[in-house]
Amino acid sequence: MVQLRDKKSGDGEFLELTKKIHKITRKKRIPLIINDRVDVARLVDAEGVHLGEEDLPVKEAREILGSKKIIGASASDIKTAKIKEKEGADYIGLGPVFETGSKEIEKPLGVEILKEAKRSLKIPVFPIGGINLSNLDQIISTGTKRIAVISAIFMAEDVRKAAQELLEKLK
Ligand code: TZP
Ligand code: MG
Repeated sequence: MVQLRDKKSGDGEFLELTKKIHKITRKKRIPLIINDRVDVARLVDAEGVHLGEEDLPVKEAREILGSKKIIGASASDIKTAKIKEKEGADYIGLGPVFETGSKEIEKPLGVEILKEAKRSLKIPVFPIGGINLSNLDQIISTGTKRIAVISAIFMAEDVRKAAQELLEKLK
């Protein structure tokens, strides 16, 4: 899946960008998840949204988007993740697992929490935060098969190759 995350553009600009990107992801049959913006997700008929603590609650987002859309939620502890699951989230983004330069964070969680997440949640969990090809083994060793990354792909010279290498290792 591709998540569109843009906290800087104005609404109109963001809507246009979303439409452009959705055209591409549709062609490739890649689900597009819009970060934060349930209204924009609804407008462009994106495949889903991703919601953090400061965004609309999962329940209300579900009322707007309906049962067929993907709703992901952020959590940085198991208790929150369980609540989001109960509220109807389809997946959890759990982190930051490692130090990251892509978001202001307090302290990374470490990988041990991923084992607990696996035990206590039914929905898929995507670890996020500082994950790259060189620390991916630590993630995989917890039994996790999914990841969410920003810089490991977008800071790479060859984004396609970077994504493929991560995928290969996960497989
Ligand atoms: N949420 C928790 S960490 C993070 C977000 C959005 C940033 C992840 O970026 P990177 O570059 O993969 O560390
Ligand atoms: Mg958010």
